[in-house]
Amino acid sequence: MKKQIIAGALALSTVIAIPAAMAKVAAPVAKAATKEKVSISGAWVRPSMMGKDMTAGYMKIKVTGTSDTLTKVAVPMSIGMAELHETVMVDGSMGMREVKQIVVAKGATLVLKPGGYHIMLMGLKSPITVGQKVPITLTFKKMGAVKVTATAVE
Ligand SMILES: [Cu+2]
Repeated sequence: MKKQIIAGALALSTVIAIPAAMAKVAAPVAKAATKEKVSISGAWVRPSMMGKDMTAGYMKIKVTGTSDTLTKVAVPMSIGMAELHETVMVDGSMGMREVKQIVVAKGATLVLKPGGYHIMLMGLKSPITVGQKVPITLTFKKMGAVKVTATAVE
């Protein structure tokens, strides 16, 4: 069916109505394809330490096809809240701060890891224990929301 429409458009390229119909056919396909341009692997969170209501999550985010910008991270309210953080050295001691966004170049892999960028999980409603699955939603400027499940491992 799709092939017929395209063939028709090529044959009647002077008719304005047909290219418009083609655009309608092409749009959902293009949208589905862009979702696949970010692939996330190795997502894990550190179990929270006794008496601490915070921990961190890590993963590898590979962006292909286009550059994109990670603008937001979130976890369900039943778990707590999340922020994008980076680890920084301040006067020789390790600290961290929130970052509003991270630009990932086309073809690059953004690695969230201990001592670097990480997803800070704060205000935990209950401790995160080994084996627990934590759903994390990452929002990208171009690709929109991408959901990933991170497992708590030591
Ligand atoms: Cu942090």
